[in-house]
Amino acid sequence: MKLTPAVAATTFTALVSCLTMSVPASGSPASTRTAGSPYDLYLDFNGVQSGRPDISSSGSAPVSTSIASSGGGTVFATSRGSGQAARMEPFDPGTPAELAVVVARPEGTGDPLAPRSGDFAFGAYFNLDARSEGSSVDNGNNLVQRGLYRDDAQYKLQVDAGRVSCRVSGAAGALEVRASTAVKTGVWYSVRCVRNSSVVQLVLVELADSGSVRQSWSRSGPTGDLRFSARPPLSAGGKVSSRGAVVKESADQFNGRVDNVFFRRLDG
Ligand SMILES: [Ca+2]
Ligand SMILES: [Ca+2]
Repeated sequence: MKLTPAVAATTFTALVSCLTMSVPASGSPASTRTAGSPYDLYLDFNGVQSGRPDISSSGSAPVSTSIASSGGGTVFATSRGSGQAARMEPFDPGTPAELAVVVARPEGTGDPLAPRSGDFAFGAYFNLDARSEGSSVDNGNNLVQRGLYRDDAQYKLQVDAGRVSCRVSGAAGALEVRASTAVKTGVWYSVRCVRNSSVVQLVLVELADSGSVRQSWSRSGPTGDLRFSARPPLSAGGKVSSRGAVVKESADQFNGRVDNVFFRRLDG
């Protein structure tokens, strides 16, 4: 039995469970497209081959997914429920550090990973290691992001100094929402960030055996059009350049386990 996401609508979960396909993770970049999925991008990492998780997307957007690595880093499969999650690199204090990030590139001419002026949500499940930052290379934990800080658009979820935060930056401005409490290490959480008109909301759910504990924070203000003129890939587990290479001098590698990465446009 798959663990039921506490924050996703049951129907969506059922849909995705039905539509998820198992595709070998090794070899050429995985590319799938699932018509009818409510998600544009959805990475559940279920399926394992030679110790690596299946990194293909079961969302409706045509994307190619691959692992960007540096210093010999890699992404391993780890059991979670009846499926798998992605085990990202442990903290590496060395320089160069072992780094590995999952990247998803939009295929074709459109850009389904750009919300433009519409409402959208993105998020993931995560379980952070006890040690996850403290070097110049790795001073944080980037969970899901598209675009870099100074790009014309960015959306990002991170766990820095124990606190989850999300940032949405567009043509009209940027909003950053930060949790007021720290997460526990070694515990699974679900987190999502939602832009709904002029509000950006961060929702964090601790997935405890005794029941889920939900907290949320929000800020309001203009963010505007997220256009992504450089058409960068979306990344999970660290920072990449617009060409999809790990930013190895400042990777903010997520150290821990990641599952159910998603991006979803909420309009129309
Ligand atoms: Ca999974
Ligand atoms: Ca880190």
